Amino acid sequence: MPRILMTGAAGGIGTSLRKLLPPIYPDLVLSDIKKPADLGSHERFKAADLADLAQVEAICEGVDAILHFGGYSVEGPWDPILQSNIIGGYNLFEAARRKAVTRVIFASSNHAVGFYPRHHRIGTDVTPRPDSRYGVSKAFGEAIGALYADKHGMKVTCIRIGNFGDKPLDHRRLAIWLKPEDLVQLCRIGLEHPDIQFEILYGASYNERSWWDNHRAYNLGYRPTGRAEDFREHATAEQAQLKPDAVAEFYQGGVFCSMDFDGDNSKIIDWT
Ligand code: 15L
Repeated sequence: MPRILMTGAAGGIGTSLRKLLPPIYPDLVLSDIKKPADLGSHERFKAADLADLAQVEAICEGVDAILHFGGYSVEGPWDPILQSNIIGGYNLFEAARRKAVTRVIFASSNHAVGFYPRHHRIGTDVTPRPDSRYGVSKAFGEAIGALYADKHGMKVTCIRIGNFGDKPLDHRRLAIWLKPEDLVQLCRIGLEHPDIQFEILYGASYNERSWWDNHRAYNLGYRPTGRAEDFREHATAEQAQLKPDAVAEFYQGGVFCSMDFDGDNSKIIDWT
């Protein structure tokens, strides 16, 4: 039975996966900078600050694989992103290498490619076009994952997560929604599939409006059960509450693109 370390256990995704993973991976060790408020007596927890290599090494001891959901999860000031996602990302992969962890699943984000227009269907082989400092940190995480896979033989899967939750929240999320159980499927592929060396997969359910080509995930056995269109009415009602935002509505990354935007749309990308 593999021992799995999950970082980010107190975050939104971590809190949900803490309930879904134990039936599949009973030897689960949780970590975050602070203990989750609702930690159960049956759960094993080790605190660590991702920015501190020694602390990260300590939590990797005896671990077979890591689900790395820790770090800063939205756009924000540079310093916390630098500490948690850039330095923290390096520390995670380096600690994993030192402790002979064989597989790492890295929670990347759609914001690594957020400046692709919505009508431009992209695969996982496109050049990163981050839409934020946060998106840059996710592109960095994918790059360092590739380095440790290629140079050290670690089996690395990066999941470019769309929007994780029980239902899609607006029009944009109808294209990028990820049902929790579908994320579990993608984690299982990263943790168990014999052909993994380095992969980037999109973390999206079966969404008819998707702008991502996720055939790599399907080839590896992914069969999502969530269908965004089942929630179309809800998402449309929520969308009606939002203020119009031309830049956000044009690009895949939504408001992460329009935040602080003073660029020139016509120069960003060849949209044809
Ligand atoms: C993300 O990467 C964030 O972690 C999450 O909070 C949402 O903003 C999501 O992307 C999204 O694009 O909806």
